[in-house]
Amino acid sequence: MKITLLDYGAGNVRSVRNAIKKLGMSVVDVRRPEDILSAEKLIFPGVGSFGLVMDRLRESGYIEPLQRRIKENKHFLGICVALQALYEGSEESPGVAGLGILPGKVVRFSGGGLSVPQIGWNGVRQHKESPLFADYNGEKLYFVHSYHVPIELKNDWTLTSTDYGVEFISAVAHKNVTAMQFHPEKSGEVGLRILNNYLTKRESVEIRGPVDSIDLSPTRITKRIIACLDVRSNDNGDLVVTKGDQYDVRNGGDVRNLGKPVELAKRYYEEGADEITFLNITGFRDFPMQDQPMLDVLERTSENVFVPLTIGGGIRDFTDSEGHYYTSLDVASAYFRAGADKISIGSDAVYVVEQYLKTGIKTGNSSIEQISTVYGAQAVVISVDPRRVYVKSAEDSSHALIKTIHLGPEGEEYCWYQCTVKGGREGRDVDVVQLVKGCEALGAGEILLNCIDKDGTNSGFDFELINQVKSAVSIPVIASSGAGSAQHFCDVFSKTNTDAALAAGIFHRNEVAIADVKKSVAKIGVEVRSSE
Ligand code: 1PR
Repeated sequence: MKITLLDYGAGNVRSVRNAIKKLGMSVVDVRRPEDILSAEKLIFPGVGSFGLVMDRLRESGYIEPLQRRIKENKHFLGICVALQALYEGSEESPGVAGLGILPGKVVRFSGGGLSVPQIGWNGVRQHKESPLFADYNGEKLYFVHSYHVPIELKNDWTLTSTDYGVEFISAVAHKNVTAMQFHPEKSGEVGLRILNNYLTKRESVEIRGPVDSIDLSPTRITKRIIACLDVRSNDNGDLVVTKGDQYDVRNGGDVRNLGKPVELAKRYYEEGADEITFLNITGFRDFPMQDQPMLDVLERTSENVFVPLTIGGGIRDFTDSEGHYYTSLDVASAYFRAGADKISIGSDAVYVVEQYLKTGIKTGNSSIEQISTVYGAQAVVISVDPRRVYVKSAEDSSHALIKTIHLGPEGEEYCWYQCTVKGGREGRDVDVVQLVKGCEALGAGEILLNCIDKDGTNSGFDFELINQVKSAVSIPVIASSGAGSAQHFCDVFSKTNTDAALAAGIFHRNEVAIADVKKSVAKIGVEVRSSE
């Protein structure tokens, strides 16, 4: 059977394509407005801002056929912003009309110490039955969004709701029409089952009426456990997963080789990693558009990995030896097309913030602004590579100091975290608080917080750094560097308010299994997604 995909070219829908292929179906694209009406089963994965989605639909002449298709009750599955597009409008893009199938407006999450966007695995509360949820058993699903449909808009279309500071509508369904805020294509095996139910049920997908009793217990977002693969070419030119010791990846002169990127990523998916991150660690000097193996790694990984994939390394403007100029947006787009769900910016974010601190002007031209405008804030992660700088007294630096319990080599009680570029090779006059605040202001959606002092030491995460950054921003923070045991994850979740924790070495060397980390963390009452 052929599934028709409404891909209006605004972002990464490769994950949806891969999921459909994995389920044994082929995909055809909507090419003309008529295709929307003639498709047997249509999937509309919403990517980008509400305004961008509606503009693209309008430019392509898709609005009227979509409204008709839904009113005529033809099979329709909307994902993420496609759910929001069913309403009349959104706070995200004032003045832009939605499809207006459902009454009311989409609003932004705010307040109450919430990290916004909501990024991670949350539950759903079923308000009625649906064949799409026929074999659903309360598992967590992957959400990534800053705007939501308020529960006050509840009506007989409301299929599920979810809690994130407030209760919001996380799926709607009416006869053959279903739309969901979460991403089934990124929700592991359970998401694939939901998608498969939509794809395979040939008969009318009738909603079978209210569930006997609605489960009123709150749904809770999980803390995420992320596996990170630092990738580079070794001296023989093979692309390998490597691992540094305070960013030094050579051992006895050779680049450490801890495995093959595609195979290792697949293993982590199967072992229950909530996300997988690739860092192309020599990206600052090897331009990714010429370093095709990394794109190939992403393409092959995304065929079998159905949790979010982040890729970093080399995202910046670049002119190649033939004088061809690429913008950072071109580089990011190549990564998204190859299967990335999020990109991460390292060195360039520091240069961008240096400029922003000097002028206070948002030019709209920086890598962060350009990529976030097109793909949404939630797709832009900033990878920070800070190093501790000790000072004797609080007056000795204008940077954001902390009084540390880990005294410096000469007994110093104060330190600040200096941002570095080029994989820690060069320190800049920017502290971590300036960096993360600047990036958030420019439109970044998440912080991947490494720590050079802790990287590869197996001595635990740097809580002082994590707490300093968490209190500076409201976007989610991923704590990274130093994990040496399952207990270290328990510590980072109990001593900081981090949204996720990432590790590399212990997973690569099979010292601790992801499932064991999750068991330990669950034991102390922290919500995690159970390993499938
Ligand atoms: O500057 O945009 O080209 O991006 C380059 C990216 O490569 C940055 O995200 C930077 O963090 C990363 N990178 C560059 N050099 C290294 C290196 O190790 N020599 N890796 C490097 C950063 C840190 C984490 C690591 C954690 C957990 N590695 O990715 O996985 O510290 O490790 P652990 O659990 O073993 O302690 P650009």
